[in-house]
Amino acid sequence: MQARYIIAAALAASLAACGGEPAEEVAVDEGDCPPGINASGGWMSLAAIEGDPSAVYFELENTNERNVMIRAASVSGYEMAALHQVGEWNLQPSMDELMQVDVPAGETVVFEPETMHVMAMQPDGTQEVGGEAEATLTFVGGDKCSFPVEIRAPGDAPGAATGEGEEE
Ligand SMILES: [Cu+2]
Repeated sequence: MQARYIIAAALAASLAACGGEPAEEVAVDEGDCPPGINASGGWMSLAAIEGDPSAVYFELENTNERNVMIRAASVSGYEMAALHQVGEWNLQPSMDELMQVDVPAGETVVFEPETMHVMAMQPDGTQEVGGEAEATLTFVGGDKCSFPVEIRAPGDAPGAATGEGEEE
């Protein structure tokens, strides 16, 4: 306890010595989104075949009193990205491109394998299982929301049969 306190005090002192604004760069994992918009649980199911598109999943919470509309997406390490809805056509799974996705005030929209994803296309080949990419959503009006995306093995959804303890 004592030692921890001393380290914290020393850190605060050194930050103060730099004369900067300490609090700014700390909470990287939370992503960088407009006020009241929270992205969480970002992960990607890496394509089984190198060069193929990968699907990105996440939750987006809108705690504001106004609706927001996602109108575009991008993913670091990929040339292009699109918003896709999963459906069925002739009893086969299919994907439809969404022009925009409404995130109503006070609600959370979930991008998950059964519903929607951001399709990340034309990978630069640097993607590795266990690594991280950054997804950025652009809203109507120009606001952007960036957040980390865990790169997972093909079909390896978080919390699926493999068990929790394995990561970390
Ligand atoms: Cu897709």
